Amino acid sequence: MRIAIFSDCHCGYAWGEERGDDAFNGLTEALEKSKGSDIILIAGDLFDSRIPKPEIFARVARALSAAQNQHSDAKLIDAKLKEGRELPTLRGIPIVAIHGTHERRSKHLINPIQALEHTGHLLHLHCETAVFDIAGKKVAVHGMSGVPERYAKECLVGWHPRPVHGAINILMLHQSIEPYIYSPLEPPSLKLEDLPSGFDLYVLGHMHWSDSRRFQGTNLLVAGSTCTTSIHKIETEQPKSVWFFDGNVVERASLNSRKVIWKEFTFDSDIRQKIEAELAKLPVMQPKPIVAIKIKGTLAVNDVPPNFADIEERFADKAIININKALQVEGFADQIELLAALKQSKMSPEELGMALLAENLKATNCGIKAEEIFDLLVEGRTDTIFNALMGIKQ
Ligand SMILES: [Mn+2]
Repeated sequence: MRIAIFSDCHCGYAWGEERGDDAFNGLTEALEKSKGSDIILIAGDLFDSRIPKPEIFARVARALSAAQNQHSDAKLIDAKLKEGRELPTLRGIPIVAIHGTHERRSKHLINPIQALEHTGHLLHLHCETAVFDIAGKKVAVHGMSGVPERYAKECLVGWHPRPVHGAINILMLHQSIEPYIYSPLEPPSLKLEDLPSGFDLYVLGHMHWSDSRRFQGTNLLVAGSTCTTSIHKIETEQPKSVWFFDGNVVERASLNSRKVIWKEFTFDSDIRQKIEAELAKLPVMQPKPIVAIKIKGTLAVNDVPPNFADIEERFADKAIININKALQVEGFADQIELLAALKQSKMSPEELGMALLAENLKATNCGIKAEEIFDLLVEGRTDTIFNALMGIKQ
């Protein structure tokens, strides 16, 4: 048997921008490489947003149709679905997907992965199990879609998935699970040891870097994304991939995604020259690489934060440049205290928004007041606000 697995395609990411096709290219190539597989698993965040534009939805549906026109021996023979759910009729290579953090909507609404079940493209699972027969061999796919991290443990324990006897069992989740943490802002409630035992493969979506290793005598796969979106340094050191599981071992096939070059700088008075010198050294590459530049350091309260828009523009024919200023402003700790204080207070959402905006504006030293922004918003002058925030003189 051959089960193809990939995750986090983020279709719709950077829509309308230079990199707008990258996410779709990743999905298309992953599906292309999945030809000849019996089942395809998608571990969440197929879309970049919970309400994708019809253009984006249609493009994903069309891409998935490539799998529907292929032959597969897999037949959906049994499922443990929520009450009132009917088994969809799947064509070609069956696709089983969970929804991710980017697609999650409230319970009574339909998210885009569920919508793709309605259109007959895939089977969506949330705390549910689907059992397939592949030429006499059984494969059970157990899926828990993405939930807020703080509820993940409670949700998994409440669901209590158990391996199906006599089958190859795959448990698929879209969460941070310690030590795999996507964002420190959303600490996980799950640890690896919380995973129920007895499965042949544990698949984790959500992290955009990948890892494949042995775990509890079986396999753990952190699938990683098929397209570069927000960038973790580790992603720049490994290829984007689609994975294959034969019931025993996991293998990787690399995707031809855009190269990402990571450069770190420390903020000082020569920062512009240093960045420019580094960019000038870049060889010409096709497709253009993404250059992720991270600037660390501390900015004095009265310093104007640096603006590199002109550099990004000047080297635009060589690279897609993404400059991330992780600059600490002196007195930042005060802001965290303010946030805690605001949380305690009983302000209206408008007051709270205004207070936060005012505090954030202070840190950017952009010379525009929160009240002015509100006035400009009322007048619909968003360009003026944007320019002021970006430090673009008018
Ligand atoms: Mn994601």
